[in-house]
Amino acid sequence: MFCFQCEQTLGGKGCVKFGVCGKSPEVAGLQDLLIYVLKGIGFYGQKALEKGKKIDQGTHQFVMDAIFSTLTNVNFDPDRFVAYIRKAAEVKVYLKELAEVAEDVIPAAAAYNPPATKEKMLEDAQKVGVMADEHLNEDIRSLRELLTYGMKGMGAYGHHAYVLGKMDDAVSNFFYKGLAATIDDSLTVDDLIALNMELGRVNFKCMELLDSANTGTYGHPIPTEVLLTKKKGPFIVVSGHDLKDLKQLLEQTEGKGINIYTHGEMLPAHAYPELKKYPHLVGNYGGAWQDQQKEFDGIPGAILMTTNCLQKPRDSYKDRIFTSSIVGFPEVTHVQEINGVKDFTPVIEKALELGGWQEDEEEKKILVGFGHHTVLGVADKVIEAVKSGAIKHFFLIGGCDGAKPGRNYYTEFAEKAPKDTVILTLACGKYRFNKKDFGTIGELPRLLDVGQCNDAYSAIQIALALSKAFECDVNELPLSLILSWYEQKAVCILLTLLSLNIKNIHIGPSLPAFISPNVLQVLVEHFNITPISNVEADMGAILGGE
Ligand code: SF4
Ligand code: SF3
Repeated sequence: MFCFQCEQTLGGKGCVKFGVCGKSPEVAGLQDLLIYVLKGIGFYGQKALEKGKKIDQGTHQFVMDAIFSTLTNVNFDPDRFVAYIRKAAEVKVYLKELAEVAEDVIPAAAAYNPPATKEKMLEDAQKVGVMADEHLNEDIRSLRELLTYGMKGMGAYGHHAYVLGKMDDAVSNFFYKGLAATIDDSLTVDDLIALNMELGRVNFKCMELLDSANTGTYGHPIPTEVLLTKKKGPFIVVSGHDLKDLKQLLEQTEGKGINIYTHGEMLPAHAYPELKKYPHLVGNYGGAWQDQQKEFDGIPGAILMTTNCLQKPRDSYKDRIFTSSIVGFPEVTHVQEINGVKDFTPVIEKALELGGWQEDEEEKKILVGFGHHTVLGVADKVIEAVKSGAIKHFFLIGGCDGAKPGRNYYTEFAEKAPKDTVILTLACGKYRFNKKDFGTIGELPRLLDVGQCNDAYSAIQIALALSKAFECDVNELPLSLILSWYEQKAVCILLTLLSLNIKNIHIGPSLPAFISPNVLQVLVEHFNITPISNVEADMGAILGGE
């Protein structure tokens, strides 16, 4: 196996024997083969689109789901990948017929037909991984992988939008173009840089789509206090990013005496009017994804994983953890979807059987719900505070969390941010500091939780609105982006920020292994991307100029 798609990759170079994330060589091989078949789908899909043909929405949805399934910490179940590969082969036949390609030079990935058995698939997988062509120019490889990982992230956002009924051809069609580009030997480094920027712009559209899907379905998030402590009684912990799964579970547990806790990236759900109206959505449990094995150990309740990040379940809770949607793990019960409805009965029964916590803990709460609607609702106050000097600077400290010690940087940065600065945060990296008291500036809390990584659109909207109010470029605002990355959603968000010409981003805890030195140089030259160093030096450099 060879995989270097996430920040956790072995030695900052690549996982070769077993994934640090727990991905087996078998699953890595099947994911490689699935991506390979998807590239063939891209080739025929793009040809069909060039001829003005329309690809049906079910195919778009399959492509998004399949690419999403290969995102880090989503699915570890070989059988699910075998099923995806088989379906992908069928989809390719459909697109081939639709495209009516007359050319005799067909790329190998498009001409390839996967075998019937898993064993044979694994044999073929040896020939198609990231490093299969050892003579490939490293910058071309780097940019192809950047594009592929960006599409994995966008596949996740596209999936979340389509389950709520929102699709857009500009987004769906890009997957074919992007996938086809990864097997097009005629494309130069410049072509591939341009395509990565295009992906960034398309992903902005995709995140806008997701924002309107979420707020259109569940209302605009409003500032909401969330309980962090345990309550007596049976409970279900819901993790991941899928608000629709949470909604269905809330409906199905109504009146059953079960408390629902959010976990990880589900925390911002408490702020949506159509979700917070359920009194049994009682609070948030635990921290970021990398703490789950410790936090779920022997837990007297059921757990539902709706998306990433899933870690290998310990035996102490393997019988009480469930997966839904794209997530999977061998021997863990998967809740199937039938006609758009998931029957969570097994999860509910497990929660009742386990009985839950025996007593209430002393209450502790935090505040969430500062999406673009809320923050822009008080824009005049914010602008006034900047003009009067009460707010000197904004820091967006956000992104993915992870297990490495270098990530303490983000905690320290938040703690050391001067009292006249406001901290915006999003995604699971916030758990490093979101339970601390940062106080207020006037009526405005200093720490504003914008939401999930899926809500990066909200943060961008806030930045754009501020630049409009101050009649300046975003890069001239007193705003600095201090981002942490881990998986591939962070990749597509970064491409979106760059495509909007947002500069001076500080990124860490380490740089992606798949970015070649030349590609990094381009990013540094054009966008002044800076790897994080130490808090004093970085903060001094940022605030020194003001
Ligand atoms: Fe390694 Fe990350 Fe790939 Fe897992 S997803 S195998 S940790 S690089
Ligand atoms: Fe976290 Fe996995 Fe990325 Fe949605 S839950 S941000 S790492």
